[in-house]
Amino acid sequence: MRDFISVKDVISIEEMLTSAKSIKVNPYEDSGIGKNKTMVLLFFNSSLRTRLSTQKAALNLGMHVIPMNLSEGWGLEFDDGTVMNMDKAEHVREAAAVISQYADIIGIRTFAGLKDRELDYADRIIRQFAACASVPIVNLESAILHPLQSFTDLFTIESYRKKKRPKVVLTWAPHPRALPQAVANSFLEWMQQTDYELVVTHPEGYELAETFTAGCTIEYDQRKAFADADFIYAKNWSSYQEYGKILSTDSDWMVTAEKMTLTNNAHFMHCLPVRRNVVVADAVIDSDQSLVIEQAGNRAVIAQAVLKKILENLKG
Ligand code: AN0
Ligand code: CP
Repeated sequence: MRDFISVKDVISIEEMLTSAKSIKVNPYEDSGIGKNKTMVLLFFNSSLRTRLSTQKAALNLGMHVIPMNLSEGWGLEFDDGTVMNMDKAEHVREAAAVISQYADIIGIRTFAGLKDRELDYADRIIRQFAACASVPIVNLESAILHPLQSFTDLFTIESYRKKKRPKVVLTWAPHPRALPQAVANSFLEWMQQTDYELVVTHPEGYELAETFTAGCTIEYDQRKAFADADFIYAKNWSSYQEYGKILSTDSDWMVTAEKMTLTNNAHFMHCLPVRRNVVVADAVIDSDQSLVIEQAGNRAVIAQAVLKKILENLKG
């Protein structure tokens, strides 16, 4: 594994899960592996968990970390052959190559534009960085994927599942802002690496791209989907069909305590940040079955397992 951009970059998920288990018990066991190595974290949009957990993971491995916000005042050009006489100050070709002079690993966080589906689904910012950088790239959430989150979700489910084949339900939930499909796409991509019973439930019009839902059960009746579920994973996303649009803010889709009674005493999961009493009722997120805080804690564990693997490969 050189880059960590999607699940496809991981050679053995099982081996990485074993490594993560050991990191969770002893986070400082590899504190020398990143000595004199630097991680640069680039943020094109804001982040609480990804920023802090990746930084913590790198520090636990003995790395130096340099975060940089690129959200304002740093227009990067991604098109080739453009006459750069407008507002873009620098081309990704130079930017990625230059950052590679200072960094041993580069992490990148971007947000989908939610206007041009083809452009977002080409995942251009992260792919161009990977093409133009001479060091490994880690996806800190791209336009269409959030693999550090989904790997964490898999790790969290693995540590709580009581049966070999738990029923895992990804449910759409309302949100006042148009959000990307990245978390949902990646969640399906990682869950499909398992043997779990996987069900996706959402209102009509919120169908995700077929590349991610192939082989999944889609159930438009949320209550039916919840029946006997072992894990309820809530997430909002804007429409993929009517790209970037909010089609429904139907509060009927909020995860409530009453709906949770339909499940097999399911655990509640969400990647956070979450809008309380819009996505999920207080009674559910505050219940003993809610895993959201441990899930967020596990982000640092998974980031460390990923960085450790990349550092080992740099040496090899
Ligand atoms: C973001 C999203 O859905 O992509 C980040 C989630 C990790 N969510 C919000 O901005 C609420
Ligand atoms: N879950 C997640 O990635 O959170 P942040 O947006 O705070 O990084």
